[in-house]
Amino acid sequence: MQVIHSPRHLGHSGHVELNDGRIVPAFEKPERVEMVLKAIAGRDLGPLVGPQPHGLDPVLRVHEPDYVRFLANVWGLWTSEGREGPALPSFWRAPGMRSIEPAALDGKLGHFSFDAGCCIVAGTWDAVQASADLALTGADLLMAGEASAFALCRPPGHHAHAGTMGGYCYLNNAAIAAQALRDGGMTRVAVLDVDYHHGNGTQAIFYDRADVLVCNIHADPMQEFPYFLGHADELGAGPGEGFNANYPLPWGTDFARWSEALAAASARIATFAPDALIVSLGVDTYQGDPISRFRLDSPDYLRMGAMIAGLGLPTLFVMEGGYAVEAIGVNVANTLEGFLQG
Ligand code: SP5
Ligand code: ZN
Repeated sequence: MQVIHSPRHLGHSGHVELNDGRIVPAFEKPERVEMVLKAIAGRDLGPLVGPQPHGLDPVLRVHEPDYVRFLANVWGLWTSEGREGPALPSFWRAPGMRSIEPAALDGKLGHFSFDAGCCIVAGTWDAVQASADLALTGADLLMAGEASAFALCRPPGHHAHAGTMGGYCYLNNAAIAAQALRDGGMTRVAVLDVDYHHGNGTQAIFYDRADVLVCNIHADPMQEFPYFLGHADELGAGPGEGFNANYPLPWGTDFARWSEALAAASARIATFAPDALIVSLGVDTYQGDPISRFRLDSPDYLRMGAMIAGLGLPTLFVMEGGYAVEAIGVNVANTLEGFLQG
């Protein structure tokens, strides 16, 4: 399995988030990728490769042009106004207000986001583009006949909607890769999102489509971020009805219960019979994760990988969340090793 990596994620650093009423260093930090690289180097998973540049065309197959323009320009506008420090949204529209892109930067930041989880610093846009390129390179590998690949994306992507950032996510790497597989000639693609948080962006992007099945196993939105999407009764709309599946689980879920949801999602994916599978791989389901409340332990990720291998599909793993930096490497490497041995 080729591991696709770029050092350009390092530019997305020094940013902050709001936690318990205080501005703190962001949980989504560069050390996450460095720890995964270190753990992978100790196993015989496959070669480390760089991304191929794909430009913005495949990004614009998923994301709205105004939003992509905003991401590309926001840091330059911010600094040209003489502002210093990270750009962080804190103003949003309520139902009944109007959805017009404001001229003022603080208005734009709110217009294109749904939370204060997406800080923008000097290197953010470059890191975001590199992250999408990693996923697109992974899609290329599957189309070239590789059985599997791992895109070590950072920043993550699954919370990003077509025109909205949030939850540490700017461009939806998994969705961009899924669309690239479709555009490359694959007829049906499945996305299996195993991150602790519901992949609201991926769900929303494909919600009315029958060609991309989206399955999410996650903490119940009644208890957990993103709070406003991810319920079990969200089944898809229009032609996409029946092609979205959510498996919300309560705080405290362990692997015995979690793996029942994976078995159910796997059965749904097998019925769909896709040409390829994209796994949104978050390991924030780990018992030691600082912002999450599931109880998976490191050896469980070996079993998770093996279960996913049981589907027998060309599989692209795309990195999403996981914030216990001391364990993120082992947990990711275990998932991939379990897959390869499964
Ligand atoms: C990609 C991904 O995993 N994004 C997750 C974004 C989660 N943002 C909200 C986090 C709220 C954490 N609150 C924890 C309180 C602990 N004192
Ligand atoms: Zn997450």
